[in-house]
Amino acid sequence: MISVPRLYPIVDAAFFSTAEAVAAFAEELVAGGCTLLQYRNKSGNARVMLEQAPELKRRVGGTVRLIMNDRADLALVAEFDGVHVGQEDFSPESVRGIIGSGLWLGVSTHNPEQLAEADTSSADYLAIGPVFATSSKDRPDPVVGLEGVRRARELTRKPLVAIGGITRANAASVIEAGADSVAVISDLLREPRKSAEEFFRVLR
Ligand code: 3NM
Repeated sequence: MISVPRLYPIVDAAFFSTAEAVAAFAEELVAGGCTLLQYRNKSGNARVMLEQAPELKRRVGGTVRLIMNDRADLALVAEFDGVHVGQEDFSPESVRGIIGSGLWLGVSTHNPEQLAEADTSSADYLAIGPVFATSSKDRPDPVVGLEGVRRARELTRKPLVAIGGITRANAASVIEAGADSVAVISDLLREPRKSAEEFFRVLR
């Protein structure tokens, strides 16, 4: 069983204009104590992803585990440490077939049925969300609330990552509800290092 850190930042390319800016942001997160990062680029522009992902690998790959959103192919090319898939991406087993047993595989779920099904897969960790309202995702699923996190906790023994609208102000309640980790986009954007440090402080 893998061990997931309390804070799981998502570096979303939508908020950055260059590979340099993506990597500089990731370096600040590392300075703030982060050891696991996801790179997310929903534009699907493979050329951009193939600039940004290797730059991330070069700059922070020695100290953090890097997870690629959606794209098993690009995870392998950029030598990332894992892949995270949603409900509309390739199935967990097809991704596992591509990446092999050594890389981490995460699966997003949005309700108890999806979570229970993902629990039977070879995923290393499961995500549940959105816990709270979020503006970082197009067409988010219905909010599951802290009750959704509690329910998810009852349905799996895999590491559980909560996502969606999580901030320094509400993160402790999410962990108390049973999550092992919180995945965050917006509340890290402004001052990544300071914000990460504060997350770790409230999640200790
Ligand atoms: N996935 P923020 S919610 C990428 O419900 C993502 O699976 C979600 O961003 C899910 O921390 C979400 O800014 C957005 O709310 C998270």
